[in-house]
Amino acid sequence: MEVQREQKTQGSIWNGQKSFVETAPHTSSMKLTQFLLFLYLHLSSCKCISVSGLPQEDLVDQKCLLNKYTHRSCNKVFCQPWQKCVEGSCVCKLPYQCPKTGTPVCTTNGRKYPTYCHQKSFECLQPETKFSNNGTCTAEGNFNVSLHYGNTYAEGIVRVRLVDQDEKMFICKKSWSMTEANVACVHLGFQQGALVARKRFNVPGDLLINSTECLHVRCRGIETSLAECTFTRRRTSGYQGLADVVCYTRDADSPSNQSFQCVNGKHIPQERVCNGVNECGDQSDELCCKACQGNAFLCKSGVCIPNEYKCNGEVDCITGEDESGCKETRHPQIHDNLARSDQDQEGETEETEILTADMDIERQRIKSLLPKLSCGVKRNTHIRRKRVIGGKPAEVGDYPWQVAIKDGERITCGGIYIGGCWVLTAAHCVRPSRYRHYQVWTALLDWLNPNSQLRVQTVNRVIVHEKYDGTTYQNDIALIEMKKSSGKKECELSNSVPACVPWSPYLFQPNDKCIISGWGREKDNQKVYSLRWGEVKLIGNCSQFYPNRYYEKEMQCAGTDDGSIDACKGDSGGPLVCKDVNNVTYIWGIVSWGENCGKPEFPGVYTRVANYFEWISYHVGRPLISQHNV
Ligand code: 4AZ
Repeated sequence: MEVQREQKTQGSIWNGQKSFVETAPHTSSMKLTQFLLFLYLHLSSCKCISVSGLPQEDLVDQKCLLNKYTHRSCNKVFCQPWQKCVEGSCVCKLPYQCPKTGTPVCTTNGRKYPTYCHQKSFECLQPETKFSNNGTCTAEGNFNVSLHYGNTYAEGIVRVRLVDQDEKMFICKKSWSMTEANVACVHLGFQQGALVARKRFNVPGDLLINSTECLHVRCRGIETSLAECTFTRRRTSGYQGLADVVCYTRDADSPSNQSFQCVNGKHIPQERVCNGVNECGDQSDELCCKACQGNAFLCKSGVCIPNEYKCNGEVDCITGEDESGCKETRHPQIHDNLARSDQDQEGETEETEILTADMDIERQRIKSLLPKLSCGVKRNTHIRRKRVIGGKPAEVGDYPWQVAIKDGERITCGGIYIGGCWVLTAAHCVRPSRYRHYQVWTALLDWLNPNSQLRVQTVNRVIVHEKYDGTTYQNDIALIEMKKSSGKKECELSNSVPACVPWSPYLFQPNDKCIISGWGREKDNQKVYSLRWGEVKLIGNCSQFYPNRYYEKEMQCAGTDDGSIDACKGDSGGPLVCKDVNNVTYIWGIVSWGENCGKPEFPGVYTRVANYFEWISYHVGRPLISQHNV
């Protein structure tokens, strides 16, 4: 493969003729989902305008909705620390995988667990075992929620009994939002959460008088028990109003052509989609957004999160940008509750008493105790001299995940070190039966003048994707397992650093800048001895360049507008890497194919590695490549 360089500045440019390839839809290759989307887009007459003034089609990504993402979709969100990500879904870990340290907790059915994590992971197996309180189970009983003065069993004013509190208390309206209402309804067994968070019920007069002393509650929205939320008591002079709720039942639902259907079946008003508030209860209204409205922040992965989650010390966007470039981290939790009410009632002094443990902080503590994977961060962070993009040789340590694959006497392909004894490459580079002929050269720069860091590894086995198709280049991915040095348990590659394997297709987007590297040939078929690199951008909608040959889910195009930087013969199997906001490097693509080299309108095509996360983890073992949700 070759990395083309711009001749004007560096010596060899490929100024291919611009050839315009007309965009033509190909119904034959149209998948069923695409067809349904087509129908949807063309048959829906609604040109709805959202509150933010954005037309719905600029707010919500309809194609993304077909995936039915929820709070359990790890392509879009992080899993809870007691869960792991398997085939795109957060599933529960077993209790023994929880960190051992923490305080014991008690459940609503009076069972005791060593930590919150143990309880939550047990709850997955037995959903009726809900959290009641931090600390041991007391004789006085457990946390309890009930609804009062409603017309049906599914509605009313919310009353709770906190453990350690003698009396049952109502919740103040001020702290009550759809987030808390959803949790209360889920707690009460309404799986779809709340229908509305505010409705007036007729309450007896003496209750109104007593309501100067109600409880404030703050939830994150992912809790299954209202007891996992944080309760505070505030004494104020005036009447506060009490929280009420209508929980979702099929009968009460009244969908219109203006409403959004959540994945859990519930309908919510269209104008509440992509506002950072988890109205659906399963978060499905916030996961396919092109923009956010109201007080929300848009993650690059298309997820809207509340603005207050920005710079709060916990990463919410899978792409990490909500916690990057922060001047200081705020810890909102309880303080934000205060801030909210202070704004409402200026001049009124409040006395706040925290009544329950902050389980959100406990959740973050558990997260911080989980093992962390080290990948994608170079060891020697020497400052690179500024260079013209593309065309300059790499220096030692610049691409510590890059390997060369030697077949017999020749270096035929590139590869990417992903940890342990494993190297990722293109299927078209290797054949399992030839494994004895291969060598993996790591930390190599110039194969005419091998540097001292170079290590040569022999190969134990080669695994080619079982669905690799040599004619279409579909699933052009293979794994090479290197031999361990004799008597060693691990592959010792002290001069190599693994690149991270992307677990979600939403980590990088078209127009993101990424880097290709390799020993591939130059334009005039000139041999290259020294590792070279170039910057390319990810290209979306690549079927326009390769009609009928480009498979969006499995392939990724990348290149430059003028085609001056490209991979070529000999670069195959090598890396297309992208860096996230924290400068962590991911192996986003494997050099696979392309029409010619360095021609505009004919970008390089790469195997889309994120699509093969499960395949890779099946072979190399999940812990080796799982950064989160191990
Ligand atoms: C090859 O023959 C090859 N310009 C690799 C990449 C590209 C073209 C050919 C993309 O291995």
